[in-house]
Amino acid sequence: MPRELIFVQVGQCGNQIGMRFWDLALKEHAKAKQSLLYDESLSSFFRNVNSKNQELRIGDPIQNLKARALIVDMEEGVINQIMKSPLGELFDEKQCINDVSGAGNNWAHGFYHYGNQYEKHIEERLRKTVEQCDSLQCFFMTHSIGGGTGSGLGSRIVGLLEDNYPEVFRFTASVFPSGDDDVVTSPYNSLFSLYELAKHADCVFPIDNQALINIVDQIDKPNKARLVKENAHEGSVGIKITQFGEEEKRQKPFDKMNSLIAHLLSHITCSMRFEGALNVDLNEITMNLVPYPDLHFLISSMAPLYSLLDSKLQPRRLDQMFNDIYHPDFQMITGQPSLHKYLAVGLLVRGDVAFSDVNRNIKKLKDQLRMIYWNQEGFKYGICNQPPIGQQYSMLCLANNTCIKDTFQEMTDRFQKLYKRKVYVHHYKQYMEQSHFDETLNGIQNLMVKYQDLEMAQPKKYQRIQPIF
Ligand SMILES: Nc1nc2c(ncn2[C@@H]2O[C@H](COP(=O)(O)OP(=O)(O)OP(=O)(O)O)[C@@H](O)[C@H]2O)c(=O)[nH]1
Ligand SMILES: [Mg+2]
Repeated sequence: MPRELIFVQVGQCGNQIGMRFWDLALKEHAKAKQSLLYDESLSSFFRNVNSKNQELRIGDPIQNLKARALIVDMEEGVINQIMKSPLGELFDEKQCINDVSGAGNNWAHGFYHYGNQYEKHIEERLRKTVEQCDSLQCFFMTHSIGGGTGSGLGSRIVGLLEDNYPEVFRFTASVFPSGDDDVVTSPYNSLFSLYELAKHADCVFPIDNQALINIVDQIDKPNKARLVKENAHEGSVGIKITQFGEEEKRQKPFDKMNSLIAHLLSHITCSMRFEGALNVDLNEITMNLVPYPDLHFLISSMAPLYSLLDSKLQPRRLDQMFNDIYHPDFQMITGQPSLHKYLAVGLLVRGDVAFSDVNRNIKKLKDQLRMIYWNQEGFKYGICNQPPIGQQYSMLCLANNTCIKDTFQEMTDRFQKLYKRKVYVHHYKQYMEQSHFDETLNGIQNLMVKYQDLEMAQPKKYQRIQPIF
């Protein structure tokens, strides 16, 4: 029996990403089956509200399918838009929770004010959605951590999920703000949210808007960024990252950025939706890639990546993809894993790929990656038969790497820059004690120390023996 997954999309960003994902998932299923037939594989993500086994052909209205999802936003605009869109038929009113004015880019407003006000309501809606599942495996939240609703209410919901359904996995795709983010309070919001995610999520896939902007920019600005990695010759590194002009900075290409995130979600969840020679189940991801409970931030990279947005680019060969996937230009988060330590690595391949090819490439990789000494064999790989639309095969790397502490450090620095001057603090004090600022800083610093300790960890025989006197 297939296991189910419930999406929880919170706030503007979370809902935009969620809708991209549903669109892609429907297209993938329609292509895989030649028609959109309600079958077991679809039941992981959708329930059929009419009679069983009713066939829906491509292009047919999809009113028979309802997504297993909860749609939350404290502004009304986004949800209204969703319900009016063609994909609105995937949801009914009972799956939506909204208010009118939003959390005003204030984490505390979302977490405390709306959290307290809507807690019971959210729990009740969750219960109904859970009751429609036979064997629920995972909640998957999409949200940004830079605003007020997705960040504040979103992280509150992760805690609620833990309280109410401790045995069901809590995964999040969490969008981190870029350095030039237009939300001035995003340094506070993102650190508060990060701290909650560290405490209550099972697995977080951080997605850095800056990394996505860099990817889109290399495609959209071919004259400025002359080198597009996927057209570059093999082994070429050192791609120049184009700087946006001031005008361009303000207009983020969210559509394309969200499309990349939708592909990531599709890849993470493909083993639930399609057959595979060696499918990796979601519980295997946490089991293999999370060696300590709070060190559950997985850096994701995908190949192909650029040709997902630009079909004119040459397809990559399989062996090339194994190189690409370990290059920072293919990551959803900026950072340099190769300069740090891998605690564990997951490699999920989609398409008709032979074991021998995967094994050969992993063998090569093992010599190149700096794995922590107690997990030298920490490679988990899986193969799902169904490639993404328009590709022969693709791969996703999920890495638990100590370089994530650098991202946390940057976030902490941004937070401190505001907090040193106590700017905007009074807005938060309307809803919470000021001590929450210090507690959060402390918590994130402890998390960074844990990663740092692992980065420095050596097997006993290499440790310096401390003199007794
Ligand atoms: N990738 C991506 N980022 C987005 C999108 N929309 C907003 N963001 C980013 O998300 C952060 C703002 O969060 P929103 O999701 O707009 O805020 P919200 O959760 O609706 O919260 P409030 O509006 O403050 O109640 C900023 O860092 C934005 O750059 C989107 O569609 N895609
Ligand atoms: Mg909003």
